[in-house]
Amino acid sequence: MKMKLYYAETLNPRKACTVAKYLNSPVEYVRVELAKGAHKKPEYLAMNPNGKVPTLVVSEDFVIWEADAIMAYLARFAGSDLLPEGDKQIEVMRWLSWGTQHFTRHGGGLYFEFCIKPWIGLGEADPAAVKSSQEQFRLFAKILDEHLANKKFLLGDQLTIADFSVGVTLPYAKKAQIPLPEFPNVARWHDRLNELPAWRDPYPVPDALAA
Ligand SMILES: N[C@@H](CCC(=O)N[C@@H](CS)C(=O)NCC(=O)O)C(=O)O
Repeated sequence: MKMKLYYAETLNPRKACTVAKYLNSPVEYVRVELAKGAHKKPEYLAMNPNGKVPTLVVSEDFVIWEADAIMAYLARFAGSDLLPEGDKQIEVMRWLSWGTQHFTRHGGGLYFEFCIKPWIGLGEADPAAVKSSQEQFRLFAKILDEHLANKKFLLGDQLTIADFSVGVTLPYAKKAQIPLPEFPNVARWHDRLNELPAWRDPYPVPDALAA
């Protein structure tokens, strides 16, 4: 059985799709129609009780949800350095956790206000939410900017799934009013990621939401 990657053209599936494309993983892509509520149907909930994308079905007995775990699985499946061993793997875990809890949480808040709300007809961005997310984003972006001052990627010279995970909001920076230009080392890191076709264009079909 070929692995199946259930995705939509949104933030978290972007992580899984980027790795799958970068590694040319042997997955069958299955697009989930979020607008039609396909992710809340019993057959989808049986695979992923959260009713969210992405989901990777490896076999009848092994289904993985959570984008970071899917990235890690695909990297390990390929035997790729995207998921290094030993202490470096711990560093990757640190950045995955930091990204989810902080950097992407606040960048994702802006992505929701400026990209998702108009997309699903939820109206204008809420100025108070925007202000708060931008303030919080700046706090954590400063930390990332200092970390990246003398590094190509989060772990130094080696590209890992942590780069793909932590950077996931940045392709939407312009549209989402994420203050990326204030953080030159983060911006340069993102320019470097943009050199990768799998980063620029991760989905099997083009991303309608990209800036
Ligand atoms: N923690 C999950 C979050 C997944 C998630 O929130 N996916 C969004 C799209 S980016 C979704 O499915 N939203 C639809 C919904 O919640 O109804 C992960 O990392 O995969």
